Amino acid sequence: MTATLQIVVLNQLAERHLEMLKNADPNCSIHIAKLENAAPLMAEADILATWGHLDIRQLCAAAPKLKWIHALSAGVEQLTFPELQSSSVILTNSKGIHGIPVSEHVFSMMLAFSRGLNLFIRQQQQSIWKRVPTDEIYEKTIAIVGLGSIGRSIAKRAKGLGMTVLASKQEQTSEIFVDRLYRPDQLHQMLAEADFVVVAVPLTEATKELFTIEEFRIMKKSAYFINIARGSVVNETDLVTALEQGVIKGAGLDVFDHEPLAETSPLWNMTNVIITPHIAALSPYYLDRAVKLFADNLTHFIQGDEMTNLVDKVKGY
Ligand code: OXD
Repeated sequence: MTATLQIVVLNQLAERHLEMLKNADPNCSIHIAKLENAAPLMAEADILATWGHLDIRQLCAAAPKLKWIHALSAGVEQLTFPELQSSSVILTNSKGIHGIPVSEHVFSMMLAFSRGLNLFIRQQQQSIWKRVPTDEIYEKTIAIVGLGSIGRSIAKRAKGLGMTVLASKQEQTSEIFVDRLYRPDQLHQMLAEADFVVVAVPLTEATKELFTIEEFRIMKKSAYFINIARGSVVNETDLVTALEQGVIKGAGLDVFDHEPLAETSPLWNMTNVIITPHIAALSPYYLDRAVKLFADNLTHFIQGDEMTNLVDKVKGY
């Protein structure tokens, strides 16, 4: 008889989620814990399901049997530490389940700017009836920096709204919803053409501070910058300068260098900024999709099949 797989999950799961995992492996033992009290469970753990932003180094150091870490998020920024990189533990993530909520979030920000909601909501709070110029996103140009599964969902919706779609990507694939594809080294050329720039790249050594004042200066003065990727993809001080000095028109920001965003950040009070608290991917369906992916991968793991969403621990995606 094979040993029972011990699975530690650093998130609450509903009965239906436990059932999904039990359907994949009726014999497994599932332990739900918080980061701060999971340590005693790690001595026997074979599998750890966690989030990319949690610092699990101490848990891993106490887990001699650990074989697989699964991120319930797409981002794995805290999970690629040197000890894990050099170990045989495999890392998978939840890439592929974010397209619907994140692209809807991106368009809620773009349409809000275009129709002036960033201003009208502030006016409403003060009972002010005042018309301000509004615009359309129809026939505007969107540049999607990073065309993975989230970028593709954004591209598809942008086409549906009559936009011209530009995107940058390492491999030059043929894409039905993209009008022009750029290589990463052609980023500046793409930025210069866009009315909306949407960042959808993973955070890696190569994408850290990809946006500095130089990139904002290349963008049109009338352009909006939307970040649903990671805060550190942008030099936040440069972004503040660009917004204060009118180098770009506005920014929709779901992610920040340090989260939660400090109360003292000048971004809070800018009328040309929309801030959301890193919730672009969240919806009532998130955990159902994430656990389904985890359960499918559990089947692959048990059967020794190729794992879905295997992360290159050195590249970070
Ligand atoms: C993720 C996110 O990485 O929502 O999953 O940011």
